[in-house]
Amino acid sequence: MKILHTADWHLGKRLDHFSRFEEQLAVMDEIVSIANDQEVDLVIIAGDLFDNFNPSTEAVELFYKTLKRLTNNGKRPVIAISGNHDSPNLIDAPDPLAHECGIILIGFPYAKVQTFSLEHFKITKSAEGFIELKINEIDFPIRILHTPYANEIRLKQYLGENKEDELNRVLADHWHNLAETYCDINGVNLLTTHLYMNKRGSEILEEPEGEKPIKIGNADMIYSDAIPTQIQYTALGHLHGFKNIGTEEKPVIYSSSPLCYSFSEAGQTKYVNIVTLFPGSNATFERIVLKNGKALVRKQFVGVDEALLWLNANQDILIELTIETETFLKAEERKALYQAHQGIIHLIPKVRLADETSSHLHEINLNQNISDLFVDYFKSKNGNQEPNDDLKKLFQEILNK
Ligand SMILES: [Mn+2]
Repeated sequence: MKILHTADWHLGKRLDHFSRFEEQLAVMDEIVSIANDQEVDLVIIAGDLFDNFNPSTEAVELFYKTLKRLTNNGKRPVIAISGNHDSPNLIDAPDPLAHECGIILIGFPYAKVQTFSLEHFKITKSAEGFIELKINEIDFPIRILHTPYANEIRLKQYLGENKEDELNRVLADHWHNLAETYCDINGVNLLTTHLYMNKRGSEILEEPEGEKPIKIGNADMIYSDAIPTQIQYTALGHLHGFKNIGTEEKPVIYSSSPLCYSFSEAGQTKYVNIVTLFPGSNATFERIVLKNGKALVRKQFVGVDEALLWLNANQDILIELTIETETFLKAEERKALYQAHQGIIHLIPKVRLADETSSHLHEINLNQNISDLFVDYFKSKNGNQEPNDDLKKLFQEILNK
């Protein structure tokens, strides 16, 4: 059987002031096409479906429409779990209606999905954190351990003083019990979860920008040795770059987000992962590149002219632009830059420091008038750069008030 694994859609997410919705529309379409071309039997979306707890109506509409298209008219089960960015209640809410279309939405860890039966597949077993699926065209059962983002609050379970150790223990026990009860070599066995998971003893994996709160007190690092041996493939969400933290034989994979969502992801290629599974043998996978997102680029130039030349030649990207200059950027220079390119997200002026040593030796002449003192102060703070006339005028205005 074939599975399409994707995660971290973050529908509704913006890059500062810049809307990513057009790109999200295009990349959702791309994922649907890949699912169809690859003839996958099941789709798993491993959390951070939306970017926040109150997504816009356009983001919600895109989400439901995409899930429905992914089901291929009810023939293909689609499973989506919530991540730390999602409201578990919001994800759960339409679940009974979603079942009619072949969509399974899971908001909380320990959720027990209602069993149901459609023309092309059915849920044959369900327990807290577990379902078994039977798809007509596949002659073995598919077991899925499902754990949406889990912390003390979402587990509704006090984790005591040593939260990280306890969370690791709780999840390892939970998964172990499920695997012992339901998973054998007569079916395929999967885990999907949205956690900050890593291999014990390996180097720290950087979380995406804006994910820092998940790490408070380091309570949420889960180690991959908690995954039961029966599990053939683990579909992770949370980190935005593609990464296998398991082995070739037992992949434990972050499929990556479909778009570069912050400049810390500049230059990353984005993928969905296509996994092939049979009972009792190793999973194999092939990642497929997603092409519908704009590239994020960090670029530095000396002087405005050089920057303008490059911007004109590189239009279809989003850029964090640093300009190194002798003087401050003038209003007309800023205007020229923004007019040359629609995708400037950040413009960082960097004034080259003039002769630094001389300013250290500079003595302040306190007998000057206040305007000259301001000029002296400004120069001492800005690499000997004179304030321009606008700034001097503004200072006078303040004085006069
Ligand atoms: Mn996340």
